[in-house]
Amino acid sequence: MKVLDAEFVQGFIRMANDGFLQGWHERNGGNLTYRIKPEEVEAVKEEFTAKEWVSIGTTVPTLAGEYFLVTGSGKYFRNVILNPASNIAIIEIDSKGEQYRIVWGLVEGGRPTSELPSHLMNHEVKKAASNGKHRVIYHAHTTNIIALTFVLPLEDRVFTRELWEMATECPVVFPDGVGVVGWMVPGGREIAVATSELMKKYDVAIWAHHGMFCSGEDFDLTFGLMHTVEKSAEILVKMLSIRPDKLQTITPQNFRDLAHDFKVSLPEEFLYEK
Ligand code: 2HA
Ligand code: ZN
Repeated sequence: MKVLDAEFVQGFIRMANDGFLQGWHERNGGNLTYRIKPEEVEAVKEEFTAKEWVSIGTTVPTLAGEYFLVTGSGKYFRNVILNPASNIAIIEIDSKGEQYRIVWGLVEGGRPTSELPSHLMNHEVKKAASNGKHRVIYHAHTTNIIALTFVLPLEDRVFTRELWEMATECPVVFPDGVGVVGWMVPGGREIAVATSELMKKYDVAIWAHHGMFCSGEDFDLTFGLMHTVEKSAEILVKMLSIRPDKLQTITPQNFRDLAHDFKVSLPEEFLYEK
C-alpha cells in the first residue's frame, strides 16, 4: 500500500488540518507525532528508503526500533493537507534509542519537528504508563490557554481546578488534571525532561506563554482532549473578561457527585476549598 493511502496517514493529515482550522498553528507553530503500529509499518514499508542516521539529542531506549509519523521542522500545518510528502515524514528509531533516520517523506528536504526530544520522551512515558495504548503526542499554540498563563498562578492545582469549573464535561474528559511548566527555552532536552515528568501524571502539559502538549490513544481522543481543554480556557477568558469573580460555579461537592455518577476518580488535591 502507498503511504498516503494508509488510514493512519489520512487520520494524521486530517488532524493537522483540523488544528490549523482552529487557529492553533500560525506559521510553523505546533507539531504532531504518531507511534505507528507494527502492522501499519508492514503495510507501507515497501515505499521506504532510508536516509542517514541522525542524533535525537536525548536517549529513548524503550522506543528502540519504533517508527513514527512526524511533522517537519519549520513546516506549516496549513500545507500538510496540500502536500503531505513534503511536510511530514516517517522516521525509524535505532536499536539504542539514540538516533533516528527518515525512511519516507520530507521529499524537498528538512528534519523532523524541532520538538522531537519532547515528543519522543513523552512517547516513552505514555507508552509505559498506558500499557502501550497511547500513540499520539500533539503540541499546539492554543490561544486561550496561553493567555491564562499570564494571569493564573503556574500551578497544576489552580489550572486544573479553574478549567474543570468552566465546563461540566472537563473533569470527565481529563480526570487526572493538567500540569504546568514555567517558561523555558523550547526545542531542547531540558524542557523535554520537565514535560515528560508531568506526563507521568497527566495527559496534558501546559507550557507557560507558549502552548500545550496532549497525549492520547488515537487522533480523535488526542484532538478532542486539546479541543476540550482549549474550549474551557476560552470560557474562562470570557468569564474573566466580564468580571473577575464568579456569582456561582461548580462546587467541590458537585465534582464528587459527578465523579460518582460518571465513574471517574477525581483527586482530592484539586477539590480544595477556596
Ligand atoms: O515551531 O511549535 O515549539 C514549532 C513549535 C516549537
Ligand atoms: Zn511551540
